Amino acid sequence: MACTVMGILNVTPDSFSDGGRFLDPERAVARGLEMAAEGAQVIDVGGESTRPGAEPVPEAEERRRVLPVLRALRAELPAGVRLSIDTVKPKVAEEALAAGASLLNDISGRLWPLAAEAQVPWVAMHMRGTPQTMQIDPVYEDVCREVFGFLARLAEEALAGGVPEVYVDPGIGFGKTTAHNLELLRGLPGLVAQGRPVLVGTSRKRFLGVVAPEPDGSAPPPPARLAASLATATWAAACGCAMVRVHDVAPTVQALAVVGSLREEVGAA
Ligand code: HH2
Repeated sequence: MACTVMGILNVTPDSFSDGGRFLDPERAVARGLEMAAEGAQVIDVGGESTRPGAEPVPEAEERRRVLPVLRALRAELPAGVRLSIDTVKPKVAEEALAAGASLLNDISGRLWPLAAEAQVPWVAMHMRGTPQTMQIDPVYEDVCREVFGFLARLAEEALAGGVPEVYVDPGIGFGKTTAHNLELLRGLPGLVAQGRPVLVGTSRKRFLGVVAPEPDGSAPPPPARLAASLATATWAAACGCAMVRVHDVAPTVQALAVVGSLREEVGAA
């Protein structure tokens, strides 16, 4: 199966990479349509940053940010392009699903009953702690065994509870050091082998600036991490992942077309 692209649409003032660029609803809708035209099959709309240390957003404010954008995009997007809601708040999730979202991307790992109720796919992501606490000295004995085991149990629970489809996501950067992120990416074939569709989000994340610094040793700012982001998206696709969550849709679609052709050639499923 080809790896598909989920385009990131952060309707926030403070996201780590594109904060403030799409807080205006008209701009957000235009960006969503642009990503769809570039080949994104899912547009993931979020109204609360989850970067380490981010301040929680009140429910009313999050609803005010995402609901008009979802409604406008649902009216204008081609039917084949899915809208996803990136939230951890049950009420925001419910209203977003009513406003046209048909995938629930929930970094808390808790909202699957709502996906069961609405009969939409759900993303089960691994996170250690909360965005406020997750980067305080995360420790694992065996990060792949612990994260993949957690995801297998969570997916089982959600499927048994009536969720029609569960994507599993190792939660790159959510309570993980650079070494943990790299180990999880190296271990992706093991997660794919569990048989559930795998979603991976590495786009522009901080560890890429550590792994691939500027020649002077400094970390490139998030928008300058495109090549590093493409390397990880390409890696994820080559490992058999089902979806990558990215800011830079057009170059990712181009890179994945090549990986898809190569995988067909070698007879991968
Ligand atoms: N990463 C972010 C947000 N949501 N959802 C899933 N399923 N997987 C991820 O890796 C993931 C996610 C963080 O990235 P971003 O949305 O670009 O930044 P911010 O949280 O600052 O808005």
